[in-house]
Amino acid sequence: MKRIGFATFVTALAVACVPSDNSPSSSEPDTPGVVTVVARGLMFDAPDVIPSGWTTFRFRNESPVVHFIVVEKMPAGHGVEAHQAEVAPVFQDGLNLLVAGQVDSALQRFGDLPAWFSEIVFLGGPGLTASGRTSQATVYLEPGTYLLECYVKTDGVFHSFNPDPDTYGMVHQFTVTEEPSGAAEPSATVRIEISAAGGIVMEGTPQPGKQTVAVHFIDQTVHENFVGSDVHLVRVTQEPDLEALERWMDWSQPGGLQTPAPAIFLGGLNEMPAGRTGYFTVVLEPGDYAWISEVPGSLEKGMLKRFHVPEGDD
Ligand SMILES: [Cu+2]
Repeated sequence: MKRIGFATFVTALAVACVPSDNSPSSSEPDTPGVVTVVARGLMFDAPDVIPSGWTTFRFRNESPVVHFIVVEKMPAGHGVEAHQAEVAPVFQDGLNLLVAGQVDSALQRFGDLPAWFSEIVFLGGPGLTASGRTSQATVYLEPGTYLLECYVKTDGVFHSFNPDPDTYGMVHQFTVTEEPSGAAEPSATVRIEISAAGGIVMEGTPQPGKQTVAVHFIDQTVHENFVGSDVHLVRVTQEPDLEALERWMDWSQPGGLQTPAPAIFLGGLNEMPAGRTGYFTVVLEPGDYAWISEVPGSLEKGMLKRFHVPEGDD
């Protein structure tokens, strides 16, 4: 779960996933810095040890529902055990209380989060990715202990809460070593800036084909649902209910971030600290799309923006 700021908590707090070929290629051979993560059921299959430096997470969603991956650099001495003992149950209890309308009790429960929780650094990772698709995000990783987490919900339970270790397992610890990956920083074909004042701003008109999108976090904000600004890509196939989509993106709503998703998600980049740049790769077909952040009021904040990809020149 992402960064939290109680002072900002002012608000009390559910289509088809049609696989097609606008996923980045998953048939490329092993390349330096590429880490494959597979979602099966409500579990992650991912490596335990990887090199440092520019790291591309290639996320293959073989599960029937939508997921994302948040990359979290943990404070020294804390890993998945501490997360499962001291963080995951607090968020699940808090959510249950919010859904029951007991906001004060929820706030009180969130107050049980350990002090080290605020030292977790959120370093991007592939955005929401529909069933049957592959998405890809690239970020720079220093040596240390990390978690991969998905806190999308099914039946009111966060995928990273893991009440039943044989069913829920969407939190995975891995070590980033001193050995460099040797991978170069990606070269972007599309640029996005994200900020509190400007929302999501894209430069130019993306063309059909494989695009590498650079996301520059001008600043970072703790939104009303505690999460930071991020960017996810939605394929718009019919006139969308933007307000319903906006509401679904907010985990603190009863049906928010809960499977099934009301739209087709093609990846994106989860939150990063101010000043950082991360990348994601997507194959765009001509048609309509939207960028959206998993925050309340995304339309008003400029963090839900539609765009069109024209037919190519040839
Ligand atoms: Cu998930």
